[in-house]
Amino acid sequence: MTPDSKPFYITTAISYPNGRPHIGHAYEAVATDAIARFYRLLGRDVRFQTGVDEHGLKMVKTARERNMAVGEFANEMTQYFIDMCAALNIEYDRFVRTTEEANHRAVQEIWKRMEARGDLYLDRYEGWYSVRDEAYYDEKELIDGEGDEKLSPQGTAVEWTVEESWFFKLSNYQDKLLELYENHPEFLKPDSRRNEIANFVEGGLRDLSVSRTSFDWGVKVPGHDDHVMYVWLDALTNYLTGLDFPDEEGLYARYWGENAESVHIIGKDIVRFHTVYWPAFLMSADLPLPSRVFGHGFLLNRGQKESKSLGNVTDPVALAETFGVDSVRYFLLREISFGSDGSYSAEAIVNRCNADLANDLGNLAQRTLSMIAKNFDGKVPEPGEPTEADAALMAVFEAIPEQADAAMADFAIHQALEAIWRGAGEANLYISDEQPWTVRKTDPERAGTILYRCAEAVRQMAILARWAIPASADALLDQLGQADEARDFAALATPLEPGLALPAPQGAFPRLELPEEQGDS
Ligand code: ME8
Repeated sequence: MTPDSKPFYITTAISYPNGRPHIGHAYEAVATDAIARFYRLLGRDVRFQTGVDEHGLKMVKTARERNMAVGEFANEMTQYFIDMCAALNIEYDRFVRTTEEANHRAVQEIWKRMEARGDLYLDRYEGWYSVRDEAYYDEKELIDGEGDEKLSPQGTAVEWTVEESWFFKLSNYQDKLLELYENHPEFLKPDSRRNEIANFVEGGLRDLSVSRTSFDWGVKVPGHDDHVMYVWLDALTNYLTGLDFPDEEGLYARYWGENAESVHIIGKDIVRFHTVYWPAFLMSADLPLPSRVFGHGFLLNRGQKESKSLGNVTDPVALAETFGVDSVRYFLLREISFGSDGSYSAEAIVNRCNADLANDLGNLAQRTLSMIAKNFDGKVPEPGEPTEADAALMAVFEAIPEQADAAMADFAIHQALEAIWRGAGEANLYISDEQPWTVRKTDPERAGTILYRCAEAVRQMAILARWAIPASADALLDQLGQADEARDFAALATPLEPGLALPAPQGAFPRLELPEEQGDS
């Protein structure tokens, strides 16, 4: 595994803080954090950004419903997103708030460049707007709701809007966008989402309304103080704000453009904004495009969309308190194939984590370390010449990094974990075949070799899985007496030192149980 020499910039979408974070927000944050950590362990120059999308009519309306000033409401809610990141061990480099002065500056600069290019004009908007989606829809896209009600294609309410508005000449970019999808299939993954977007663009693009006058909670249009910019223009620009744009030196030069790989991880409902509007805005402002956009699937609660009216909204922080942070992280990353929709339930979390964490990895570590403590004076035994079985186990582990790396290159996170967990599976077969607890009585030296190989397997597993379950992997590496510097992928090549004194073993993965009320249902 050799790291790509290009710096790697990875972002989540920025969440609307119009309510507390839900499981979808947690899922995206965990997945993106896992990818960022993977590449950091590989030794790559990584920058990971997340944040909140505070402007727009949705925020104004929700604050009004709560009798709060919108700024105060945004502050209060943003804190929940920061807390969620802390609770899930999300190690970001930058948390952007779109209300930051820096974001206003960046967006106004982009606006000026788009205007200089001749892509902005003042006109009157008459059409359908969904506040829930903060999106404009064409009449032909709408679907029928109850009675003569019209709904957006996402099933959200739309309202007829008539306003003076600035327009962006999106129609100018149809061919360039189609060329982008054609020449750079990696720009938008998974492939099914690219086909959908290409069809949408082929159908023709209408100019986009990019300012509003009916409220003032947003970034002001330069020279036209009565207009605030369309919330998506201001939101998408966050990806550059966090790199200090319009300063084009420093972070921007390092992480944006040809010399870097930049990746937006987002959910499937906002692919259009990231792969039609965003590249068109950037082309207009004559700025480089992101390298890749990945549209992940939606997480469903026992197969159902969460909603306040169904009373099935899950608080991700409470979930982590109930099951443990790494259990929730592992479940989300391993159970759901990244890119597809997935379902979760307490039973599924308990089953997956008990099988893979408590049994496969936890038992392997527990058996190995307690035998070393008891029978080898708590010191890593000296390994003898490898037998065929030893060599086979070593070969399994040697192959894993490449397999995990290849899976990760396609953001097939679940497959990377699957490849890694084959290691635990093989090590468990090895220990039950080799029976160190019996061999110890007749051939203590061989028992030492077996336990050495098992301890080394645990070390490899902990390093290989550290991006997914950082705290538990570190707990295992503590028990193996490993220094902080010996915990990245490069350290896989330096085997455990025989004779190393280990601390008293402790279980790293508690067996999970269903909470009472879940067990009864
Ligand atoms: O869309 N499962 O914010 P948001 C998985 N502010 N992912 C989900 C999900 C679910 N059930 N529900 C939502 C916005 N998401 C904009 C983004 S980016 C410049 C602006 C994902 O709070 C959703 O797809 O509605 C999006 O990627 C993220 O959560 C934030 O959604």
